[in-house]
Amino acid sequence: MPTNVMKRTLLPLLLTTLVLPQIARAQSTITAPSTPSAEAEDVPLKGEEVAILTDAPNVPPPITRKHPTNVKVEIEVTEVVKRMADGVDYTFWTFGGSVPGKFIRVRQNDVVDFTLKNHPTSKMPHNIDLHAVTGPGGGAKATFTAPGHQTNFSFKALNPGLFIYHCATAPVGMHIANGMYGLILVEPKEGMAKVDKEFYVVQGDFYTTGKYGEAGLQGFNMEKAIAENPDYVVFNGAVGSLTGEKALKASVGETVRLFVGNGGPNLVSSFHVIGEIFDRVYQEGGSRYNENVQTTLVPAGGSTICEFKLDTKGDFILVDHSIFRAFNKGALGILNADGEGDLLVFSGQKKDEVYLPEGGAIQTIPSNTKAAPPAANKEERILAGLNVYGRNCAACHMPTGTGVPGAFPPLVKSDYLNADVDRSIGAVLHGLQGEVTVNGNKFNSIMPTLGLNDEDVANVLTYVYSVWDNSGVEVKPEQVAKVRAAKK
Ligand code: HEC
Ligand SMILES: [Cu+2]
Repeated sequence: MPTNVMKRTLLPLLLTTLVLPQIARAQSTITAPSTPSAEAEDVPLKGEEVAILTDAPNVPPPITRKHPTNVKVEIEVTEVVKRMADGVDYTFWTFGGSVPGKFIRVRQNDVVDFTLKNHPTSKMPHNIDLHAVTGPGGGAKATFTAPGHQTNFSFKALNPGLFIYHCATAPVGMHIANGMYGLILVEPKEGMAKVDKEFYVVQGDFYTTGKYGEAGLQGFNMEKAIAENPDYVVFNGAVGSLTGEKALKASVGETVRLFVGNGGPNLVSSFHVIGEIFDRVYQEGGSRYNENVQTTLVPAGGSTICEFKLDTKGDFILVDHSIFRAFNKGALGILNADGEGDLLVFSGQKKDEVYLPEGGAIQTIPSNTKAAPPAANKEERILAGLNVYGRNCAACHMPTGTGVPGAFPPLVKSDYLNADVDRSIGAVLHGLQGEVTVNGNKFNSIMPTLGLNDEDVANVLTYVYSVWDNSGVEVKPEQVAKVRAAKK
């Protein structure tokens, strides 16, 4: 055979049989399989175990099993008052008592038997949408759970990765804004590289009735949430959850892996550790990694895995590099590395700023929200009220005022609404909780304080009274001001 013919026939053959698989294999040692699927071959499912669940910043131990199994996961939803910042409390809705919710760690191809319990003292129904689930709603519909109930479903963890889970009960934004999110890690069947320390960090944005630092029990502010203008942006559910005594701790020479999530509900995080460079980032919590990264984006409802070795001692500061959030809204944590090392010329001044109780954090920024021009007559009031209704009430009471049976009372032909105008004004001004009976049906839930001004309250109520077979009264801002003054 002439050499040129041989080249033409054998060379491609050689390439495909010998060289290409080599390349492919070499690549697969660098990157995990790119498209894992249900077909991903694995040993058969065997046995049964109960998942170890942890609260942040702790992570359950790595999975050493070499086979998939049936894993039982049980999470209890509770609505609890906890610290948001010094002197500031908030009613968090939680998966397991804290924000973020319990960390769940399973292996690819595990079959997860999931039970969601909603504590009898809860005011709201809740459910869970796990982004690790392949199936409608990520389990949301299957787990819709009234207070004092528990529901169960199962799913197979087909895709490896780090996934957010969150509540998806209407109004979804409000449930997430109150802290209903956490992370589930599905380890690839090959397992993960060993590291010395693993931590669990989730960012979230919070919208309170008062501004940043305003003392007392703060309510949820729907208007600020819709405007995506949070008072707090924090790691692990509170200002200072990762500073001082609660700073993350590791030693020089150790490798660290951060499982980072972003519950949102609104903001995207520019996650950064001041003084460190991530050796590896599994961007968006997927199977591939990038190397030598300074700042990585963590989408709302997404995650990332950051790995790095500690080469020197000192405080390394976790921030959302949208930097006002770090220094003025709380998105700041500390990883302290002890031991010997080249002492970095590290921003001591920055650290001082962090520890100063008033370190520029409590500021009064003049509000520039212009009040809408007052309505001149009832027609204008109704029109303006329709707008306020759409932005503030429709999520719960529904655009047509029908409400949601068992959760949100109707405003259509509501005997409760029509019986007492001042009482209705009070409900919109201060929120409402405890048992109420509307058109013969009992509700025992919570309407949050919405932070509306007198004009908006007058307009929205005039609108509600004028439609849906209600009494048709006009509510004037002066009447709202009187109820506000009387604290009714
Ligand atoms: C986050 C959900 C939510 C939002 C937003 C909300 N409400 Fe409510 N509302 C409720 C719940 C829940 C109750 C019943 C509270 C209870 O059980 O004590 C209620 C009760 C009421 C009542 C008394 C009962 C009735 O049906 O007549 C009125 C009036 C009312 N809301 C008006 C409004 C108006 C007007 C707005 C907008 C400005 C609004 N609500 C926004 C959840 C909400
Ligand atoms: Cu919920």
